Amino acid sequence: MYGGALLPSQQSMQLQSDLTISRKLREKFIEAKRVLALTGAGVSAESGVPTFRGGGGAAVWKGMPFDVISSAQMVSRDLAAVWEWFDYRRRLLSSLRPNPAHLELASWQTRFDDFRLVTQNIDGLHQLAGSKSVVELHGSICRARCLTCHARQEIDREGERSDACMQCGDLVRPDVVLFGEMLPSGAYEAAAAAAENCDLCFVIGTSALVYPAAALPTIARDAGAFVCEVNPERTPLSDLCDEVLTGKAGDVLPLISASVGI
Ligand code: BV8
Ligand code: ZN
Repeated sequence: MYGGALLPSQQSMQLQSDLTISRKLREKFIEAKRVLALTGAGVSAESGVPTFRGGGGAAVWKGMPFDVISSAQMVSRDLAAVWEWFDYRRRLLSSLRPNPAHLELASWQTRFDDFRLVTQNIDGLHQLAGSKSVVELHGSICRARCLTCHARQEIDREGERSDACMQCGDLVRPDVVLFGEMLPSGAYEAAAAAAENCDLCFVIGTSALVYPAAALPTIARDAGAFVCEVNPERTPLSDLCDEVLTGKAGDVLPLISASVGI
């Protein structure tokens, strides 16, 4: 890990994983002023939230691939089916808690002059772990939006939800970005600005297949940032990263912290 004999503390880190945190990443982490962390479904996997892809499979709901049931046209075609899919996932989430990866990211937010957490996830686990000002590129499973007046209303994780808008009484839909839909105004712009200005970018638990989120690490790289991927599998981004840490986020992120003595 650091060359030479391993000190007891290093042995404990060594025992946790045969992963090596390079001297370069440790230096980058220590000197970084502006950090961007982009997360995907993999950061919630150890909380028990099923990922969409990975492991050779893809999420399917009642025979429909998830990018069909989670597509814009389903809202007009069969809103009840869309709600059934999201109600199922929200209830599944209600018993799940943040894992060490979420907690470590929450602890990093006070370590740097500027730390931006941008997530593709809609599960709200980063916020439950204590992260603030999370940029949710794809919306939130715990919010509904009116089809007519676009008013938003929070939905209780465990509880029932209203089908009607509290402002105008018309139908509501999940306040989630479906395939074929624009991202929430300002969300992508804030994320792209963070990517353009960061000096260290972590890409954690994403298959890097969904755009425009998957473009963010390339923007960071092109702007001169050191890009570090954390994923048990390689992705289309792996080759452009300065460091690829092959492992589970819940193991790797605490190891990064330990390697710089936090
Ligand atoms: C857009 C919310 C502009 C819903 C999601 C045709 C028409 C319109 C657009 C397109 C089109 N064709 C292509 C597009 C673009 C499209 C797109 O990118 N499609 C892809 C599939 C090719 N994008 C869009 O439509 C976006 N909008 O482009 O607007 C526009 C608009 C109109 C017309 C033209 C252009 C909107 C995309 C947002 C879709 N909504 N989520 C829901 O949740 O149901 S995306 C969905 O996938 C989730 O949000 C998820 O987060 C996201 C990405 O997946 P990942 O997070 O990466 O998760 P995944 O399961 O794939 O991978 C998990 C990874 O974790 C794996 O690598 C695995 O190895 C790793 N892992 C596993 N365990 C661990 C781990 N890592 C670490 N630790 C572990 N323990
Ligand atoms: Zn309304």
